[in-house]
Amino acid sequence: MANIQWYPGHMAKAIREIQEKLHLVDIIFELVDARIPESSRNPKVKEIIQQKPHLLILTKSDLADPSITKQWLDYYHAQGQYAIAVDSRARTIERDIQGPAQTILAQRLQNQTERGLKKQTIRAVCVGIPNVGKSTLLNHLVNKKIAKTADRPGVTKNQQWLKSKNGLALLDTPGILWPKFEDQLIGQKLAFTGAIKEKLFASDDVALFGLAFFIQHYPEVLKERYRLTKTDLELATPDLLLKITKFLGMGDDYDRASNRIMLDARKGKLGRFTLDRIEDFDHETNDHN
Ligand SMILES: Nc1nc2c(ncn2[C@@H]2O[C@H](COP(=O)(O)OP(=O)(O)OP(=O)(O)O)[C@@H](O)[C@H]2O)c(=O)[nH]1
Ligand SMILES: [Mg+2]
Repeated sequence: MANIQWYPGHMAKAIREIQEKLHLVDIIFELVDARIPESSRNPKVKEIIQQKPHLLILTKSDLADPSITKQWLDYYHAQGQYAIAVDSRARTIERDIQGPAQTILAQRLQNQTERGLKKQTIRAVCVGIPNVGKSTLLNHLVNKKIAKTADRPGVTKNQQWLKSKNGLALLDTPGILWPKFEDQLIGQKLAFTGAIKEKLFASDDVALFGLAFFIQHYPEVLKERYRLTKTDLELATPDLLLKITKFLGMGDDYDRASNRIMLDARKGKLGRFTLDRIEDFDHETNDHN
């Protein structure tokens, strides 16, 4: 299987520019994908945050498995990390974000009041992997469609400030990945959920990975969506892919079927799912067992 990697020059530039702007902002909104909260966490971002106030925002939570999202939030909260899960397109988004941001910045906002500033301001930078919903979230926060959004990775190319009437100044940034994934599972999860440019990975490899995961964790939705029997699910995944290809009326064009399976998953047609499982990451707890 070919290695998945995507780290073009504009991402290296973007991370440098974020670093340069950090002194201008009060808080970092780090966006991760609720379906892969750890695999979508850029280690480079962790490095540059250091002591800056920081809110971890799990986006696309409407597509993630709710019980696992809750486990992840409990996990982060236990580490003293402010974290929330949102649908970036929700009407309530302003309240969802402003509440925790005000809690994190309570001291600073109180100082502003004491200095007699009538209007409180919060300046935030929004960072995260491609396609995680940064521009969508910021547009909804300022209630205007300023930043360009689309359902493909690599849409935002440059930094841009967005300002709201109620004193929020938000910096949108291009999605960034990192030079080398620690293991290929991360690449596959990022590709499956839509963070990697399609041309850069073999869609059948990634669809096979997804199928194996769904067989293990969500077999019923697979059976229902692609009219499969219990015996079908016992096939080797490449054979199962061929079976689904036929069912979709795509002959033996399994590349096309692979793309369809990924699209179905991303659009929620295979139900809500989470690829990152807490037990695969919480090494401390596992070590004590
Ligand atoms: N279901 C769901 N879709 C979302 C959510 N947030 C964003 N999207 C969709 O995800 C796609 C990508 O959103 P963008 O806001 O362009 O993502 P971005 O992080 O700015 O992407 P880049 O600029 O490419 O880094 C769009 O189709 C959005 O409508 C969410 O919380 N739930
Ligand atoms: Mg964007």
